[in-house]
Amino acid sequence: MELFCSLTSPNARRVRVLAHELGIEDQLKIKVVKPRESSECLWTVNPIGKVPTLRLNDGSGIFDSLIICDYLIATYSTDWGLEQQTDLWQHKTRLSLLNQTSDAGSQARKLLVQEPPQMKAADFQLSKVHRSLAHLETTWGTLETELSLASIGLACTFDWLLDRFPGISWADLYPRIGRWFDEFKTRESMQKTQIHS
Ligand SMILES: N[C@@H](CCC(=O)N[C@@H](CS)C(=O)NCC(=O)O)C(=O)O
Repeated sequence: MELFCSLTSPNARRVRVLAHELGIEDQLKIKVVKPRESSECLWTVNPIGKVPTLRLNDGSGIFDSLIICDYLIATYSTDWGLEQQTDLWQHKTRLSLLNQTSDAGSQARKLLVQEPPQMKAADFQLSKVHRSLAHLETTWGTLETELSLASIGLACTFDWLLDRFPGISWADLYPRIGRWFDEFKTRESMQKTQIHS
């Protein structure tokens, strides 16, 4: 299997972290691509041209990151990460929320690097990120004890926010997530997939 990805993308990192947690990282060949540059090898597997995209050994493609994670779990360790999920729909909604949180963060960054920076629109996107983290901080009862796609998703998103928005004191604003992340980031899966330069 080959994973087309950008090493800094939080969506791609969640797949790489999961592969480590499942113990299948050796089976995942990493191919770094720049999705915004011409990339025929990516487009033939994923016509939309986004990363992460997984190319299976038979040449077919699987995307987006949540579907890739579902595929890896279904193939290598059915029911992994579901032990603590008493409400499957809340769990799936949390996964989607985390995906959309990094999308909003990404949008904010793109707006901020425009000439002139689109401050109002960027603030609007960042307000989504803040509301999402505040929601997770107060409603995620099993955060500290859970190892799941959702906790991997939060760790990858939070680390990306720390890296990309260093001027915001994320851990002070969301102290429970900050404390949890300090512990979670020491996992081998997180260490081996570091995004910081
Ligand atoms: N929801 C998708 C998001 C994928 C995504 O937006 N990837 C970005 C990089 S982080 C990308 O490929 N952008 C290139 C483009 O939009 O053409 C997922 O979770 O995989």
